[in-house]
Amino acid sequence: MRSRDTLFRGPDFTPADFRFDEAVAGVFPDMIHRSVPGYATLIHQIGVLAGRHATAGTTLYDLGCSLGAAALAMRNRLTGVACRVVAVDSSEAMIERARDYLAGPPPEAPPLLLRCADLREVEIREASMVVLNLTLQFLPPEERLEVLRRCRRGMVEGGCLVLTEKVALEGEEGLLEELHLHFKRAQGYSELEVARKRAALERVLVPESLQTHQRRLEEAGFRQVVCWFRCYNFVSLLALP
Ligand code: GEK
Repeated sequence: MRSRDTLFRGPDFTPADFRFDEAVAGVFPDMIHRSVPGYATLIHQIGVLAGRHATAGTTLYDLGCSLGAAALAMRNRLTGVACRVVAVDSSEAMIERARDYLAGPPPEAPPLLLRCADLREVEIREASMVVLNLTLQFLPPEERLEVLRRCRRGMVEGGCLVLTEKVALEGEEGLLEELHLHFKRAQGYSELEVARKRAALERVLVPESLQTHQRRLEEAGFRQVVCWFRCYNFVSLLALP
């Protein structure tokens, strides 16, 4: 049973910037499924993409892995492939809990290494897949290009990068933000919870437009960039070297 996310509900709630601490890690599966429309589809398809791109001798990276859902989806598709999966997160609380989620690998599954580190300091080498599933948005915008360049440089021919982000919308597209709000209400979040979480994330999660992400990926050296998933203001891009 997933623990219910009630972090923004109680009368003793104190406003503060959002942090990936023990409290968040403890309710994370419930929080992410109820906040990101299409999350289960994203995770499932990342596994499917791993089956297409992984090759022997390469590494698949899950950067900002939280509890390791994407890493797990990749690992479970790669039975018998002589590769490895590296899952990285800077939150100790997330990495500690991820150990339980990732325990008991199926026979012949590739090794999965968990690392508590800042993804900006992780060397990317011989990568057949790099996943940034809802992670880049937490880095300062001026540091995002360098992260993507390093991913691109460490990638093998035939590899891919998956970038999922909440995007900023303008003009008539603003309706999509309203639809996301409606989704959260339908998931049982109250107006107060939505407002408190939005305030907590304001300085922490900086969304950019879809065009900005596409252009940056091209500038980082990716030859082909396609938007393979969209639900309201959440998009996922597939970038090929
Ligand atoms: C999933 N990908 O379930 N270095 C490493 N990790 C970081 C950094 C950093 N510099 N900054 C933030 N994080 C996951 C979901 S959640 C998305 C990703 C969300 C980590 C942070 O600790 C958190 O675990 C994760 O990025 C973002 O598929 O909560 O909206």
